[in-house]
Formats: sequence, structure tokens, C-alpha cells
Amino acid sequence: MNNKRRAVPGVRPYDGPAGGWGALKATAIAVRTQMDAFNAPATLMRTNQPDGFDCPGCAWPDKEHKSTFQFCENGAKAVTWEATSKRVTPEFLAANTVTSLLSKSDFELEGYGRLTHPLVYDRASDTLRPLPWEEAFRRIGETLRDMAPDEVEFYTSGRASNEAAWLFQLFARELGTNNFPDCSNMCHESTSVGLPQSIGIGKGTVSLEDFDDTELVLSIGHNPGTNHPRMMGTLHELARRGVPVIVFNPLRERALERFADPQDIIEMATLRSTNIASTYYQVKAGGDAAALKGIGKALLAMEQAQGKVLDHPFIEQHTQGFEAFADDLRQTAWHEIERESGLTRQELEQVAMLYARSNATIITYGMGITQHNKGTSNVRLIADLLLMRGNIGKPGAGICPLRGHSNVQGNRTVGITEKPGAEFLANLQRVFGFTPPQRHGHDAVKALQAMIDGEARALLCLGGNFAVAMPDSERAFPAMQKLDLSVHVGTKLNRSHLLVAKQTFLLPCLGRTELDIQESGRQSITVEDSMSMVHASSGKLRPASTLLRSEPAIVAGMAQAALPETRVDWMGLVADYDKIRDLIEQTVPGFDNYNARIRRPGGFRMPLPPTRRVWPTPTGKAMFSVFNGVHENTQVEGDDVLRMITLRSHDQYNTTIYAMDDRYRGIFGRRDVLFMNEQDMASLKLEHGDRVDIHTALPGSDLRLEDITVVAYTIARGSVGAYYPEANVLVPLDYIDRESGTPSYKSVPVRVRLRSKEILAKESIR
Ligand SMILES: Nc1nc2c(c(=O)[nH]1)N[C@H]1C(S)=C(S)[C@@H](COP(=O)(O)OP(=O)(O)OC[C@H]3O[C@@H](n4cnc5c(=O)[nH]c(N)nc54)[C@H](O)[C@@H]3O)O[C@H]1N2
Ligand SMILES: Nc1nc2c(c(=O)[nH]1)N[C@H]1C(S)=C(S)[C@@H](COP(=O)(O)OP(=O)(O)OC[C@H]3O[C@@H](n4cnc5c(=O)[nH]c(N)nc54)[C@H](O)[C@@H]3O)O[C@H]1N2
Ligand SMILES: [Mo]
Repeated sequence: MNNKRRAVPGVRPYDGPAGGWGALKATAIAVRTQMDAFNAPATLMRTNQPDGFDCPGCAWPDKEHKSTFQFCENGAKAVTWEATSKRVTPEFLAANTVTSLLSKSDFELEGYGRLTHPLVYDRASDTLRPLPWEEAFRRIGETLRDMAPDEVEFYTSGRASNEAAWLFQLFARELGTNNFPDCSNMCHESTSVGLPQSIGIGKGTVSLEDFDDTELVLSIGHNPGTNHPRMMGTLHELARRGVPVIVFNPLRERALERFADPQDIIEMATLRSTNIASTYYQVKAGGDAAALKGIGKALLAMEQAQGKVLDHPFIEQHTQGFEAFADDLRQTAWHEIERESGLTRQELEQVAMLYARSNATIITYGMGITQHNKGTSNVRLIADLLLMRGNIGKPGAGICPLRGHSNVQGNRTVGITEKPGAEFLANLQRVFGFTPPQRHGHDAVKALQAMIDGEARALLCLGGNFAVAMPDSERAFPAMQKLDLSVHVGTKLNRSHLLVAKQTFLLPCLGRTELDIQESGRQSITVEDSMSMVHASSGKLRPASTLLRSEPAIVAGMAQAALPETRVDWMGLVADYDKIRDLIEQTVPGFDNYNARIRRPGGFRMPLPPTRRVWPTPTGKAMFSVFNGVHENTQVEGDDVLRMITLRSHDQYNTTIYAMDDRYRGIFGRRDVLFMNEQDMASLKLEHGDRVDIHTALPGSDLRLEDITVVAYTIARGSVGAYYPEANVLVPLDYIDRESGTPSYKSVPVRVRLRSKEILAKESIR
């Protein structure tokens, strides 16, 4: 970095490794600011233990869920954030109008602490007021009964348990709609749509054990040091064993460069760290498809020159479409690949060489792949590259999407989908005797569009922060306020709660860490991790308030009130969650002996036929695809057009901002920054620390974000980075992957302009 650069407040390059003592210190701070220190150690020790609760932080699995305590800074933040001793009391809400609360930052809103009472919005006083649970249910039920079922949107955020999510879908379907916007629609929908076409199932194929046998990992478009911290233990082990980890990421993420494992006593004592990436390729944002095609093309050339590169028996026996795929690669020109990926032919040939040498390869990927206009095609290209060498369905190999929320995958498994299969609907009909709706419903983007158009009248949210997580805040926020009814099941106050509709209810629920007692005794819930392992989770902490109810109880309460002629014994199910699981077993394939199997330590794995080389596609084969051209996104002409990535900081969980720092990227106490490549800055005559406005550069768009500070950063040329959710104002609602509906949060064409005041100031200095 340039030493002569001017000092910018809150920007200090971070030179250390990720992890290490800094991570322990950050954990201690999280505990101190959120929890009674008395409770904290015991609570953290229970995370991901056989008899404890599942970490609400991420969906990375644990070795059989019976390992000794795995330290994880961001897991600790997620746990302490929920187990905080701070409370949002009725007195606080009486003293602060909703309008005044809306002027607070997302960080401040959640920082007030846990919700304690069911609340209703009172327009006369502009405040949220407590009301009895039964009255809340009655009023919600009455309002819903006055609406057409398809005017209601059922939103799920992926932290909900299998039990709560399954009840939620049952409620919606008995009411008569398949409107299931969910957080997965903003996240891995490209995976859920792409992988079934390729391998017959929308889930990853690797297990944690596969990492023990792998010879090569390609890590594309994810930032595990922050978002899947427990994966760092696995990557650290791989690096120590000398397994190459090749990273593709426009930004140099510190944890992928160097990591000191807080579990490693020697590393901690000697202040040493381990290099994680064997090679770090700073691909351009949206350049992965080109890079993947380049690697595939190089493999084909090697096959022609020397043979034994492709797995011919596998391709013959298990796949279809190879010829069209290979023809397209041959026809894609190297200069296009190089220009679009920002990587050289030699670099991609080098990757192909290592890939050809490895007997077992895993490709891991995250939002850097899924959140583009052609996210689904991107996912399929990853599968293609693996299929070329038979890397699916053998030990040490496979595809590994890094899921988001800790149970987002489970939610999908148990029926949270706007396009349910005929078999599932038939099962519901057989078991309950009502006719579920067959019409497809709304995903997240369609739901918001229906709200904007006035076609949707109610939004019921099982967790999450819908309006803030979605694109185009300037249209999303008012759309919430146009609704007749919004209901939020949540733990902490957020902006979506406060964008009140004609009627708004906030229903406070138990978190993962808390004891859930029902009529039959202490309950467990179940979740499915990124590797399709299903296991039980049960909290032990005293609930944040005696009035809290569990998510299943709240969903059942609403359902019973909204469905006077219901065929479901809602209260009987809430009394004993085993009964909910029995019904899941009867309606969703793969849950045989559900209750027995979750009582075994480690739980069980959902069926993954591709791991046995069985491909549940229409042809019964794994399918190669063709990615047309090299562009993942709409191309906007102009030398000054940059591609904006929206990112998570180290101190945030989606829209939840734990603190204002992003330690590894050297940002402290602020989030109003734009990471830029120094050469791009020079060509746009911008300096480190300049204040700029960002304009969306898509034709017809006038979206902008004002007063952001430029920070010189090691990021690929032509790519810039800004924080999510602040930068969501710049993402148009229809800028999506058409196949999956996933917003393209990682590739918004933007122009960056110096603020006029700054221009004046500079001129006066001259
Ligand atoms: N602590 C914490 N944990 C979390 C979350 C959190 O917010 N905080 N969120 C959870 C959720 S819901 C999810 S979905 C996951 C998200 O986990 P990630 O997938 O890691 O999500 P992002 O932070 O959005 O980071 C994407 C990474 O991709 C890179 N990238 C951006 N664009 C491109 C591109 O075009 N190509 C390539 N190759 N790379 C690119 C960015 O530089 C960044 O390093 O994490 C989950 N876990
Ligand atoms: N620009 C941009 N936008 C993005 C992304 C991006 O990368 N860039 N990422 C997208 C992705 S991957 C995702 S998954 C979405 C996330 O979208 P959401 O899942 O909707 O958002 P979260 O911020 O995870 O939700 C936080 C809220 O959940 C509630 N909550 C927390 N714990 C619990 C609980 O145990 N039960 C209940 N009922 N509620 C609880 C709290 O009230 C909290 O305020 O955002 C998407 N938006
Ligand atoms: Mo996500």
C-alpha cells in the first residue's frame, strides 16, 4: 500500500492474519457488551454440543455434532446477540414513537435488545403497545379471513426450525396459497434451481469427511473467515496437509490468505499463522463464468494433447450433453475469457493442470457465484467442471455450496417453496384431507412486486428483515407501508417491523438458545446443515421474557385463528413437537423414523442420490450445460462504469449489524465506504478518502447512494465493493437472474462521482 496516502478516519490497514488473538478479544467484547458475564461461558460451551443448541450463526456442519467446543468468533457473536441481557420494554416503546425509531440505524434498532411482549401498532399514539397473545391471534385471523389467499405473502427467514417452517407452509396451504417468498430467494436460489438440472438435487454433495480425502479445493466467491468461520478449521487443516486451496475472489480476503487457528495452541502461543490459499486469483466481479470456461477449455486442450484428463467412462455412463458443452468451450475465444475474467490464459491453464493432477476435487462456492444475472448458469458450470473429471459421487470430491442461514436448507426441504411438487401436495391432501393450491406462488422478488402493485395485502414474516434485505429500498420501504396487515415473528426490533402497515403486529419468539417448554415437557427442534445432516437442537437458557412463545406455537396460534374449519389439530402439535415430526415424516420423503433418528448423536443425513451416482434428473443422467458467451451480467458500455459488489462486514449478520468495524478489511467505526482499485481511482481522478456519490448505471435507472468515502483496496480492476444493506438502494428490483429470481447483488453497474462540495473544496485549494 502507498505510504504517502492521506489518513482517512476509521481506515487503518490490517496486517495480521485472520483469527488468532484478535478473534478471542472480539469474542470477549461481544460477551461483555451483550451478556451477563455469569451466563456467557456456559452458554457458549453449549453451542453445537450433543445436548445443546445448534449455532444460529452459519450452516457449516460439525464433526458428528459431538466435537469438543469449537471456538468461533462470529458464532459467539450470534449467540451473545441473542442471549443479550438488553430488553425492549413496553415503557421504552411508549416513550419512543415509531417515527422516531425509524430515524435510528439498523445497528441501534437491534441494539435495544430482545422483544418481550406481543405488540400491536397504535396509530393514534404512533407507538407499539402490548396486547394479549389471544387478542393478537384473533385480530390477525379476522383480517386474513377477509382476504383472498393469494393476497397474503408468507415470508420465511432461514433461521426457522424444520418444525416451525413445516407448520408455516401447512398454514399457508390450508389457507390456499403457495406465496412463499423466502430468504433463499435472495441467496442460493440459483443453486436450488441449477443443481437439480445438473445432478437431480438442489443440494451440495460433499460431507465433512470428504475434506479429509480431498486433494484439491477450488474456493470461489465466498468469505469463510467471516461468514462460515467454522470452515476455517477445515481449510486450516487442508493447508497444513499441503492440499492446494485455489481461491477466486475479486477482493483479497485476509482469512483466505492467512489464518491463525484459535484452537491451535502452538500457533496461538507463537503468534504464527498458516497460509490458506495456495494461489489467490483476483477474478473480476462477474468473471467466474469466463474463468471456469477457461479452465474447462484448457482441460479439453490437455486431453487432446496427452489424453487421460477427462473421465471418459464416467462421462459415458453417467452424463448427457458433453459434446454440446465441449463444442461451446472450444468456440469460446481466449481473448474473451481473459478480458471478462481479468485472469490470463496461463493462469487458467495452471489451474487446469492442478485440477487434472488431482484425484479428488471439491469446489466450494457462495454468493460471489449465485448473485449474478446468470447465477443459475454459473452454478451449472461448476457442476460441469466437476463432471468432466468424474468428481461427483466419489470420496474426497464434490460440489459444496456454502449455505446462508443455519436452517435455510431445511426450510426448503420441508416445503417452503413457491413451486411445490405434485407429490408433496398429494401427500398433504392424503394426510389432512384439504386440497392444497396447485398454482405456483410468489418468490421474494415477485412478492415485493405484488406489494408495490397493491396486489398483495398482507405479509406474514417468520423472522427476517424483508424490506431491508431486498433490493431497491426506495420502493421496498413504502411497499411495506401500503399493506393492510404485516405480522413479524421476531426476536429483535428491525426496520421492517417499523415500516408499519394499516395493522402491524410484532410477535416475540424464543431463540435457539432458550428453553422451550410445552405441555409434554422440554422440546427440541431440528435443523439441516449445509451438508444435509439433520439434527436436534434444544436451548437451555431462561427465555428473555416469560411472555415469549416458540415459533411453532405462534404459527399454530395464527393458523387456528385464521382457519375456523381447519383439519389440523394445531394445539395438539404444539404440545409435543414429536407429533409435528411424525407428520413431516408422512409428507416429506427422506424423514423415515424421524423421531428415532434425531435422538441418535449426530442425527442423520438426508438422502443425496448423486453421492451414489444416482441422478434424479428427467433423463436419469447428470446433465452438462452450455453457458452462452462469457458474460454473467447485462453489459453497460462506458469506461467509467464499474461493477459493484455488495458485501458483509466482519461485524454483521445480514441486516443485523453487531458493531461498526470490519477488522480484516481495516475499517473501524464506519460503514460508509467504497472499496476501489487504485488504478481505477487514478483513471477516474479519485483519491483515497474522497467523498463520492454512487449512481446505478443501468439504462433507465436513477438510483443513487450519496456521500460514500473511497478507500483504496486490493480489489480486481473494474470492481468496487460497498456494504450490504446500505448499498441495497442501488440494486434495481428487476436486476435478477431470470432463471431463479435471485437478485444480482454482486454485479451492479455503477458510476462513481466526486461530490460537488468536494469538487468546490478542491478547487478553492488550488
Ligand atoms: N457472520 C456472518 N455469517 C454469515 C452471514 C453474515 O452476514 N455474517 N450471512 C449468512 C448468509 S445468509 C449467507 S448467504 C452466507 C454468505 O456468505 P458469503 O457467500 O461469503 O457472502 P458475502 O459476504 O456476500 O461474500 C461474498 C464473497 O464473494 C466475493 N465476491 C463478490 N463478487 C464476486 C464474484 O463475482 N466472483 C467471485 N469469485 N467472488 C465474488 C466477495 O469479495 C466476498 O468475499 O453467510 C452466512 N453466514
Ligand atoms: N445487497 C445485498 N442484499 C442482500 C444480500 C447481499 O449479499 N447483498 N444477501 C441476501 C441474503 S444471502 C439473505 S439470506 C438475505 C437475508 O434476509 P433475512 O433473512 O430477511 O434477514 P436477516 O438480517 O437475517 O434477519 C434478521 C432478523 O431476524 C430476526 N431473528 C433473529 N433470530 C431469530 C429467530 O430465532 N427467530 C425469528 N423468528 N426471528 C429471528 C430478528 O428480528 C432480526 O432483526 O439478505 C439478502 N440481501
Ligand atoms: Mo443467505
